Amino acid sequence: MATIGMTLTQFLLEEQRCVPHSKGSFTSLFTDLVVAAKIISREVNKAGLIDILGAAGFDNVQGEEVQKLDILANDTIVKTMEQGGHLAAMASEEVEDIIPINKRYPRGKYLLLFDPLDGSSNIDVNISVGTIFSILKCDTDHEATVEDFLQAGVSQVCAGYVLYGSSTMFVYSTGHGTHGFTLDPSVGEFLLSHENIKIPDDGQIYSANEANAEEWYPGTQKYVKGLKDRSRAYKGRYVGSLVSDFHRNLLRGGIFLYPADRKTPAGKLRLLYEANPLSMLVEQAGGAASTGTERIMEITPTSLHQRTSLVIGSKNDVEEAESMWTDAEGK
Ligand code: P6P
Repeated sequence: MATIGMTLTQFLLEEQRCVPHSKGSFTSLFTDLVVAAKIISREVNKAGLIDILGAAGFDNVQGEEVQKLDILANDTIVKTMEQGGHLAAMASEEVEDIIPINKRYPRGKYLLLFDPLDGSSNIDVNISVGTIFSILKCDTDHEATVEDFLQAGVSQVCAGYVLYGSSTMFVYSTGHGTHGFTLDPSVGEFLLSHENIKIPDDGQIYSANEANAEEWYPGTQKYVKGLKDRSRAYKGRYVGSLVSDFHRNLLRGGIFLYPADRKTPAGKLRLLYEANPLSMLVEQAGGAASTGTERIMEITPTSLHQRTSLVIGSKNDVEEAESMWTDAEGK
C-alpha cells in the first residue's frame, strides 16, 4: 500500500511484489538509474558555482553544440548503469551508435535509451532541464544490435524522466500508472509526492514555438489559431525545455506541439528516447500522444535517432488537434 512520502525504493519494492516470479533484476537496474539521477542533480544544481557551465567546444551527433553537463550526464548514466549487469546495451542522444556493455561486466536482458540532459542549451540561463529514459526488453543471446532497439513504444517496459527544476523530480511508469517522486536533498531520497498522476481530459494551456508558425501545415495553423479565440481562454506557455513543458501540462492539463512542418518534415524531437517515453507516461496518466495523425507508440522505428512530429497532452486537446490535422497541401 503506497503512502505519500514513501521512498522510491520502497515504492519499487511494492511494485516488484506484484510481479510473480520477479528476480529483482529490474528493481536493481532502476535503483542504479536513481543513483545516476541523484549524481546529475547534484552537478546541475551547483553548475553555476564550478567551471562546468558553457559549451564543451564540440558538437554531438545531432550537430548541436554540446554543453559540458551533457557530457557529465551521459557519462554518469553509462558508468553507473553498465556495472549493474542488467543491460544488454544502451543508446544515448549524445552517441551515434549503440553503447555496448564493457566486457568486464555481465550483460542483462534490458536496453536503456536516454536523452541525458534534454534542453541543455538552457543550462547557462538557469532554466530547468531534464533526463528522459526508456527501457525495453532484449531477449536475445547474441550481442545487442541497433535492430534490437527498433521496437515500437508499446513495447516499453518502463519510461520516465528526471526534472532538474526548483526541486528535482523523478516521474516514471512501468505500465501501472504514472507516479512522481520529489528529491529530499537532506536525506538524498526521492519521496512519493504525486501518486498515480492523471492529466485533465481538457487543458487550458498550449505549448508551441510559434516562431515556426509560418512553416506549419494549414491544419496546425488552423488548430492553434482556434485556441486563441478569446472565448476559449487558453494560455500560451513555452519554456523551450521539453521536460519542463511536458511536466507542467501533465499536472495542469494542456497540449504540447512540436509538429512536422515545411522546414522540418520529419519533426524535431526524437522518437525512441523523447516521444516514446513521454507518450507512455501521458497515456498511463489518461492523456494521448500522436504525430497529429498516428499514435506515437505504434510507430515502428527505422533508425535509432529518428525524429517525429509530436502532439501530446490532454486527451480531448490532442483529439481536437488530430481532427484538424493536414499535410503541407492542406489535405
Ligand atoms: P525550439 C531542446 O533543445 C529541445 O530538444 C526540447 O527540450 C525543446 O522542447 C525543443 O528542443 C525546443 O526547440 O526549436 O523551440 O528551440
